[in-house]
Amino acid sequence: VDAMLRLFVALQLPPEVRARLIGLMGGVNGARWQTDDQLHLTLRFIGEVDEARAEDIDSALRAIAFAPFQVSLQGAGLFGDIRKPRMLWAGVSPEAPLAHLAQKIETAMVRIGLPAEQRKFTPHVTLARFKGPSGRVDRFLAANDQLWSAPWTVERFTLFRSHLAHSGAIYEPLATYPDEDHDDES
Ligand code: 2AM
Repeated sequence: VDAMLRLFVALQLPPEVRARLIGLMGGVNGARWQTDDQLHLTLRFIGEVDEARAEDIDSALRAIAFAPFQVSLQGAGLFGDIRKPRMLWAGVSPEAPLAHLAQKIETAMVRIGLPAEQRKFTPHVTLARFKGPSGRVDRFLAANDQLWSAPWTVERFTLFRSHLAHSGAIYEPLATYPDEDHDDES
């Protein structure tokens, strides 16, 4: 039986940015806050693929080149409804270079035969998820409306494998691109 892998492509965040985000967490009823290991910015969700397809994905990601760019945290937001939130997130800006990189990845994934992503790309770092009712989401959003961080440089992106566990998802980094060992193949 072929093992299936649940994959996505994302940016890892610098330790000081993760520390900053962890510092914001708390004070919202019903929130299941992400842990340090779970914080990331998704560029392309892939979903379940077999190992052969995973190899194709790795090769395609390996071929992507991009100019490093800077981003910073900016603001906080909510998916879902204020009374029935699905998730709280931190914004990252500017959006253009992130969208450009996400588009390169999208093009590469479609070229190898994955179905096109239908959702609009909204760069965000998920901070909390909600299962049941919640409160104080409005207060969290108001308090973090002005969230801002020093910029950091994005030079690499990562292919993650997601393991769904009872305690929450475990995100295992499988490979990072461009591969540092293959910067110069001459
Ligand atoms: P989220 O944080 O916005 O939920 C691993 O599951 C990552 O892939 C998460 O960051 C999650 O985004 C994202 N993800 C999960 N399912 C997705 C889907 N169907 N479309 C887009 N992104 C998805």
